[in-house]
Amino acid sequence: MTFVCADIHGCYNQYLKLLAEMDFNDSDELYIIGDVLDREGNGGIDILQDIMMTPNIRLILGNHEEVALEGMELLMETKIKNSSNPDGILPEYIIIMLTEWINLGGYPTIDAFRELSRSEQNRIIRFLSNRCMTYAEITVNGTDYVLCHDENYYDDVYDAVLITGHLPTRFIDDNPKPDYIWRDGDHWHIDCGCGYGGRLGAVCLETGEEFYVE
Ligand SMILES: [Mn+2]
Repeated sequence: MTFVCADIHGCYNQYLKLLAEMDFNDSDELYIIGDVLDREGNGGIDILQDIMMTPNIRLILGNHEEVALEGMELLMETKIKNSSNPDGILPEYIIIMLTEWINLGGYPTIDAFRELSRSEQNRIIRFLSNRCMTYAEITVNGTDYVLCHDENYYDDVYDAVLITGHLPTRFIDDNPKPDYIWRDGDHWHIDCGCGYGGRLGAVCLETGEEFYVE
C-alpha cells in the first residue's frame, strides 16, 4: 500500500501510532510530504532519524526542513569557529538566521541537534541535502498524483491529483471538517493540524482509506 502524511511537527509518539494504525510494513511505502520538524512536539530529530533508517519511508522537504538545513549547517562548529573567527563568537547573520528558525518553532530541533555527535549531525545534513525531494510524481492504480509540501513548490502543469500539506485544514475557509483530510476536487489537503494541537492524518492511495491519530 502507498500512504501519504504531512506536517508531523515533532510529534514522535503520534508518528509511531500512525504507523501502527496503518499496519505499516516492509512492502508498503509512506511519503511524508514535509515539516517533520519543529513546533508542537520535541521529537522532530527522532522522526528524521527513523525516516533515515527506513528505506520505504520517503521525506519530501517542507519549509521547516529547508530552514532547518540552513540553520544546522550554520550550527556546525566549523562554520562558526574558523581562522577568521577563532573564538567562535556568533556573527550577526547567524543570529538573524537562528532567530528566524526559532520564530518558526525551531527551538526543540536546535536543542536536539546540538546533543548529537558530529558524525550524526553530518549524516542528517547529508540526508536532507542529498536524499530528499521537493516533490514526487507517482501513479497508483492508474491515477497520477503529485505530492508536495505546498502547492507553490510545484509549478508544472500536470493533470493529476495534487496532495499537499503546509496549510492546516482548520485554516481553510468553509471547510466543513477542520483537522480532517479535505479533498477539494483534485486537490487533497492533508495537514490535519498536528503542529497546532490537532490530528495527524494519512491517506492510503490504493483504498482511499484515511487514518487519524489524535
Ligand atoms: Mn509548512
